[in-house]
Amino acid sequence: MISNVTPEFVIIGSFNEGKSSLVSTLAEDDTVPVDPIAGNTSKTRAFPLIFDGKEIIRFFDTPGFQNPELMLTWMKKYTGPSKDILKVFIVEHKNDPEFKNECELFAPVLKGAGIIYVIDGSHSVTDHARAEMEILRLTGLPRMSVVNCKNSDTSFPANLKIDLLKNFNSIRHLNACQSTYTDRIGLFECFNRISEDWYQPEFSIAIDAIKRDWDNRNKTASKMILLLLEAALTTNLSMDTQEETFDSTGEKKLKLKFEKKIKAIEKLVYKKIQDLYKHNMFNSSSLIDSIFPEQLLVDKIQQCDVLYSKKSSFIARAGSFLKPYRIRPDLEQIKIGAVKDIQFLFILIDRAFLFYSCIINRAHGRRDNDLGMSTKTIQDVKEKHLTMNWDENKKTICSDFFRSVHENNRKKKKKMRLRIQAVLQESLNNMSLPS
Ligand SMILES: Nc1nc2c(ncn2[C@@H]2O[C@H](COP(=O)(O)OP(=O)(O)O)[C@@H](O)[C@H]2O)c(=O)[nH]1
Ligand SMILES: [Mg+2]
Repeated sequence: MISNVTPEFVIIGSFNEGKSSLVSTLAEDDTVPVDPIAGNTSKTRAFPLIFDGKEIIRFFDTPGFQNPELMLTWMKKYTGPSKDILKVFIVEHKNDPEFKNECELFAPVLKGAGIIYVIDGSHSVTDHARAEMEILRLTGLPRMSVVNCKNSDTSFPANLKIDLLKNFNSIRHLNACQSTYTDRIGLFECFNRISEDWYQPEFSIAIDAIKRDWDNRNKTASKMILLLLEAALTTNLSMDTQEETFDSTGEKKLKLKFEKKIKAIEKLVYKKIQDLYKHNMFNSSSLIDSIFPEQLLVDKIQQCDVLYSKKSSFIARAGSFLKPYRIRPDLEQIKIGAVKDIQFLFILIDRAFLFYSCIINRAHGRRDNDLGMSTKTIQDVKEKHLTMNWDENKKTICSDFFRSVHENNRKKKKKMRLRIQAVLQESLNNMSLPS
């Protein structure tokens, strides 16, 4: 059951520390404006995490602090009830141009949003940042800090650690441009454990909904990969060829066309997987060419037999119904597929897994089109998930499935579809890695 109360988080910090990138990653929304030019965000904006049309969590992206030292001075002089300190500050300064950003960024906090303070751990702590941290401590509200080391090095300066320990209930490392689903879940779970006062049952419900949604998406992705396998394994292609060019030219042309057809099927399914994991801005076409063992696929197609049919025989044309007795006295027909080599199946699965893994482990905060997976991560996926390392049981399911695709036994086909889909899904479920 999903609660009617939507948990809220406000992402706070200085300019350029990675607030918007983090919101983008946490909300799985690659349209959040991320900007290297400081000061371009002047308004607080909500970005919801939506599953099945329902808002699960709401994140607020905020402008950077404007005058934290002055705000801290005001707070230290404040003598009213401590629980009202923020409210009074905003009431007193709502029309003050010197605190325009502070009024804007603290507005969601007043309404009960949890505070996530972002700081880039790759540079030393400034007085500005020290003032921001102290302000947050003086609010007395549940708050966690996220150290976003932009240089990907997690060993941040010792004095930053001391400042964070003094001012926050919890410190997490989370790189806005590297973190994965596993990291995000870790962050959410950590927030709910900050203090007993803060524990929100609706937040636990939201975390469960996120996990359920992830499982559902993996199930859908495994079905998409299954469709890819079935389509590629049953693809065949035929071509008319002149009798005088009864040499390798026709075969080469046919194999190239066949290769393009298989890649087009892959591309179609990969695009659907990319959409499923909400990567709308990422151009993955160069990735498809760079990471995958493409040569294996090409070699396998090159090894396929090409069948020749003589003048008066008939042949099925790819993608259409069987056309009986197309007699073309001046032509031969050549045909390729369906591929009967089980290695073809393994290559297709491995390629789909590598693509899936790149997509799901890609942070939505990134704005580049690079591969985005470290050599170590790729190695990890290859060692743990590619078919070469599958156990005998899984390989047997694969070969039974492979046979069933080419047989005319609907009952067996149905049974083997379910079994291979379960194998695919199990692998997908284990492919989100900590960054
Ligand atoms: N390499 C790297 N760049 C980052 C990271 N986080 C943010 N950036 C970059 O830093 C700049 C400012 O990021 P942004 O999220 O807009 O910061 P904000 O001003 O705090 O919202 C952008 O160019 C981001 O791409 C990170 O973790 N690694
Ligand atoms: Mg921003």
